[in-house]
Amino acid sequence: MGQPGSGVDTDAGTAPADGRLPPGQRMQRGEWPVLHYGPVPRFKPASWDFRVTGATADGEEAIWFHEEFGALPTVEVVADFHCVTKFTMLDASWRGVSGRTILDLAPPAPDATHVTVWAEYGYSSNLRLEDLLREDVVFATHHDGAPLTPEHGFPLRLILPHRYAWKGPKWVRGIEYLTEDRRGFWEERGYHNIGDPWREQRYSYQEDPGDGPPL
Ligand SMILES: Nc1nc2c(c(=O)[nH]1)N[C@H]1C(S)=C(S)[C@@H](COP(=O)(O)O)O[C@H]1N2
Ligand SMILES: [Mo]
Repeated sequence: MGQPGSGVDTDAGTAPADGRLPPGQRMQRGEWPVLHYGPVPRFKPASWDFRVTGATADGEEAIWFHEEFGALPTVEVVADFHCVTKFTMLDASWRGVSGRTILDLAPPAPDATHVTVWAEYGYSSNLRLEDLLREDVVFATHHDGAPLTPEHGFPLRLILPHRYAWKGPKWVRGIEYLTEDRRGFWEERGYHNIGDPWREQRYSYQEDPGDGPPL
């Protein structure tokens, strides 16, 4: 496989889906890699919940326990997956609860502009509220028809196809509505606050004024 910087593009000639590979990315072949910081959390069904906190419309937290979350309406999306370490996986299929459903059921206050997505062990990523409203954004429980495996985020991960994959936490436990943007785990450690793969927004030094809170 052509590694970035090797000067040899061994993927050339295999006609990857035209126009679907963001700049600087290469196609992932074979196994779906596992990539994360820290250990894989153990799922504890009795204490698992999904919480919506922060600037909610009614000022209250919303909580779904595991069974309740599993009863929410689901959608299926087929979407591409772009890791900032340069691999792209095309046409992954996901099933789960759409971002819109969460926002409908537990709406934000009118002055909420951003969201922190929280995961186990304090991993987080920050998004604009409208990021969650896109049709292909899903809190996924299943990949290619099977439940997520523990290392890929079981029981829940956020799939956000229009952003680099670090913006979509595995082992999600909730969202927090924010009235001003606040950097998440990687966004305060040198990664771009927006993280749009099509604009190759990898690192925070590439940010333009207004892309994110001061570092
Ligand atoms: N909780 C958590 N979620 C995470 C990460 C992490 O370190 N912790 N890494 C992100 C990164 S950088 C990528 S590329 C994807 C990798 O998902 P995968 O291991 O299922 O391929 O998970 C994202 N979600
Ligand atoms: Mo990544």
